[in-house]
Amino acid sequence: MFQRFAPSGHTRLIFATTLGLLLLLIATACSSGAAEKKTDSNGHNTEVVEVTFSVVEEGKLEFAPLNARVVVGKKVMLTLHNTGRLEHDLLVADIPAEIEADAGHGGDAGHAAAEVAVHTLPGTKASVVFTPTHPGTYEVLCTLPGHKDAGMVGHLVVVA
Ligand SMILES: [Cu+2]
Repeated sequence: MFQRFAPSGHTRLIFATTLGLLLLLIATACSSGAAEKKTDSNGHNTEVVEVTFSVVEEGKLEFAPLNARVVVGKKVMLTLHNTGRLEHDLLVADIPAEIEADAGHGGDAGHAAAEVAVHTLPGTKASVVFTPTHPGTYEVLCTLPGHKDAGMVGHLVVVA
């Protein structure tokens, strides 16, 4: 009598598969998101601040914006969006920082990130993730020959 109401092996398989997919969806939803929020060892919330420099090429070479401000100890995702027709890079000169080695997207693969720098081909973006460790004003420049002199220079201000 009760046997006809018991779930068949097939039904159980569908149930298990659905549950598995649901768990996968939940896991995916939790791991995505633009701003990564974490709690550091002191129990403070640390989040990634996104700073984007774009390239201006109409008549002159320039970063937009020319200057940006970040905070000591707060993780930064610095992106260069190359909206121009030339190759460009961005170097934050001599900035003391903890740099995440595998954070580069589209950057030069295979060498350890010793500097806060990204390199882009026309129409591409590249990012570097770092945490500034000392306050100060650091030069932001494109290291391609002539580009700094043409105007690709600005500043990153690190405030305490
Ligand atoms: Cu350039």
